[in-house]
Formats: sequence, structure tokens, C-alpha cells
Amino acid sequence: MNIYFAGSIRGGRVDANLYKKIINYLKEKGHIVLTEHVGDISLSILKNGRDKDKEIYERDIEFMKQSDILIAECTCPSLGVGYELAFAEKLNIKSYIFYNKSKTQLSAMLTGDSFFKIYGYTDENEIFKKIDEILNE
Ligand code: 6K6
Repeated sequence: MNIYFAGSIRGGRVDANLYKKIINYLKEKGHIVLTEHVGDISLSILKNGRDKDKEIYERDIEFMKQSDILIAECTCPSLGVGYELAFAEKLNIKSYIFYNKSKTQLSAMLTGDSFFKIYGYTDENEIFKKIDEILNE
């Protein structure tokens, strides 16, 4: 499958290591993660300017159109990830949301939308078990 992984960039990079682990896990399972850069831990907060940001936006929208599913890690709130989730719904791309329920409360705009499959976890290992189930669906 082509997978769109969404995780916070300008919203904060506290969970970048976890994003990388999830991306690597999906790749080990033989899938293509189109948005591998989200797990690039050398990336902090980039100030790109509007022209560069237009390129990022257009490229990510193209990646989304090529994706079979979207997986988002939403513990660290991000406007970009929220936007991507709404866009995935518009394109009817199956979307799975993970968040650490001991660290954050997810927005009601996500939990209240039955389109999204939402998994609150307390231990990171739960993510990988759930991903196995998703990939076997
Ligand atoms: C280069 C390498 C890594 O990141 C860059 C430049 N920035 C972005 N590149 C690609 N996608 C981005 C970039 N900034 C945001 N996004 C998209 O928005 C990603 O797909 C993330 O899931 C989401 C993060 O949004 P913010 O609001 O937290 O930045």
C-alpha cells in the first residue's frame, strides 16, 4: 500500500522519534510511506517562506491523492495534520488516528467525526499491534 503518514512539524517536534519508528515499521512491513520526511529527526522547525510552502503543500496533496490509507499520530497538536485529516476525508481515504491518551485530549472535531478510526494508547507498543491489525484488514 501507499501510506500517507501525518505528524506534527511546525506544531512541534517532540514526537519526531516516534514518527520515525512508525514510518520504519510500515516500511519493514513492505509498504511505501510517501511522507517519510515527517520522521526526519534532523528537521526542526523550518521557516520556508510562502513560495517554498506552496511547493510543500502541492507535493503533499499529490502524495495524498496517491495514498491508499492515512495514518496520523496526533499527540502533538498540529494545524497541518488537522488539515490533512479533513482533506483525507474529502478524498474518502481511510484514516487512522493514534494519540497518547495520557498526554493529550484529542479535538472533538476528530473524536466527533465517525469517519476517523481513532486509537488512544498509553504505551507506544500498542501502536504497532494496532498497525498490524490495520495492515491485515
Ligand atoms: C522538509 C523535510 C521535512 O519537512 C520539510 C519541509 N516541510 C514540510 N515538508 C513536507 N510536509 C510538510 C512540511 N510541513 C508540513 N508538512 C505536512 O503537514 C506534513 O505532511 C505533516 O503531516 C503536516 C505537519 O503540519 P504542521 O502544521 O505541524 O507543520
